Amino acid sequence: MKRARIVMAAAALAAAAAATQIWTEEEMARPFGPPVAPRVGYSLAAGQYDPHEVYENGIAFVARWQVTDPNDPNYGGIIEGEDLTNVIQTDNTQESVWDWSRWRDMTGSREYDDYVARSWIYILNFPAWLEEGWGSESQKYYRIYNCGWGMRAEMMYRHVTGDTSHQDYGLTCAQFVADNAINITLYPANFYCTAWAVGNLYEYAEDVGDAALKASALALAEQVKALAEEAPATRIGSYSWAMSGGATVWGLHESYFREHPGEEAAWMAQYAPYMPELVPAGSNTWDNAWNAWFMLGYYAAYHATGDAAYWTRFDNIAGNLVAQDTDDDGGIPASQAGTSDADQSWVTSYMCYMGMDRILRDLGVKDLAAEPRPGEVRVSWAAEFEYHAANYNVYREEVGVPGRPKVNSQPIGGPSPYEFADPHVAVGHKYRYWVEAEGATGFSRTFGPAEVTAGGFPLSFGLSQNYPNPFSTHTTVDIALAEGGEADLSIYDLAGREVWRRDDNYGAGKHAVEIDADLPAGVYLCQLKVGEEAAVRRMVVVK
Ligand SMILES: [Ca+2]
Ligand SMILES: [Ca+2]
Repeated sequence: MKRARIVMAAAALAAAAAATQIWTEEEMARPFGPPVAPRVGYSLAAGQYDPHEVYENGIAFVARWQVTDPNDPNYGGIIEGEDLTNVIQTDNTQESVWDWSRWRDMTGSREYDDYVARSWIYILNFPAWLEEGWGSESQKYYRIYNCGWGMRAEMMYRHVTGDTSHQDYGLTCAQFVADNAINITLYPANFYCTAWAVGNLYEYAEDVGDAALKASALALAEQVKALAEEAPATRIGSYSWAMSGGATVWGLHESYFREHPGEEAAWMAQYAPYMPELVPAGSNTWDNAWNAWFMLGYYAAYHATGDAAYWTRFDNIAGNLVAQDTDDDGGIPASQAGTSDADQSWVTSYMCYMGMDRILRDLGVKDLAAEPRPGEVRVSWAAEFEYHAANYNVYREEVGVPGRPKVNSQPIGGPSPYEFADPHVAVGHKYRYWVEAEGATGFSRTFGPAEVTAGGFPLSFGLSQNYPNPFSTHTTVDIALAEGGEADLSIYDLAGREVWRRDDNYGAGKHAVEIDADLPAGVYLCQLKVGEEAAVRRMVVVK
């Protein structure tokens, strides 16, 4: 099949400078852009938008730019932008596979299945490793860049759909990057594109369990890291072509530092600050793309260190990009100086992949469960990531009763995992619980429900928190037994020494056990043991 986009009108060639199209020799010979001065005090949209909605509108915008005429040689491809309707490329199209597959992953919606299938038709006709260029050293970055997206798209697609039929495509992209190291000292774009490809290559190698690919990724990553350290102002703090040094930070986070996690926090502290807060408007027609890569770099720095300052910078860039959908059609232009009739599918995909998806993922909740305990329901969950940007609220609905009140009085924070005990439940009644993850700037995602029938004794026994707690010399615990029998109640100090004990026989049901113990101030563990099973509560003695 002849690649139609290679035949372009003169007008389109002139306009093509604003797209992710391959650069000319002359353009490639440009040095790194000057390091960007940090900029503060810009206006932001953070906290004034819903990232889920921005993502949804963004990928709908991308969908409107797919070639859907089956007789068109570019069938299935994604058009570059509103002002570049005859430019259709593989990178855009691979990005769309990622966008829509992730949407299905997030929502279960199959609305884009046909779009994804069409994108694959285009991609297989114009695979990443056959992109134009390659003839000269200055053009080789383009295939490397595209193969990075090829791996990313195929991985997401395969994980979401379970369809392995495009795995050969992803593997070929990976092998191409592994076998065709380009000269990364020669051109700035070669460096950034290799940094991007190397993060994908390492992840892909891990994903498919290929040791040789992983070794290639690490060898390349070490070169990228050494060069970045040699000249961080340009290789981390600058930009070239459609890329910026955010790709360097992200690429190393996903490759070298996956292998050497102990080195990452110190490295980030030293080098991540080379990234600017925001590339100012008007410096080039691609500043939104550069900012998107810096946003991705800040996300990596945050996940490497848990330092909230990086999250703030990530969030600021995200808000800045979102604010540029001034005509509210879901798409954004390539530059802050761009107009709303020049929105680009690829920059919109960048905003979704590098920004909105990250925000949504950081509000992710996993392992949500609601369990009946004597006298309460225990709701538990975990954050999807160690470092994330959420506090939580718990909502309860009684089945058959209208209303879904919030049941916690203060937002639930601190390190994951989380537990919340809801005592306002009636034995035998059925409840549903939802957990709302609330982001730092006010947007939220809700997960659930987890269903539970309160009361009864699903466990063979239960132990309540002591009351009062803290206590001085006298406190009480409730114990509950499914069947009558012997139960041992003991108190241990934190060194594991038993400091109080009572063995007794109890009937089935709930019993209040009074504890009189004159213990030194401190934290103790109260253990109820029935047969081989034990339940433990922390208690605090104050004097
Ligand atoms: Ca727009
Ligand atoms: Ca528009």
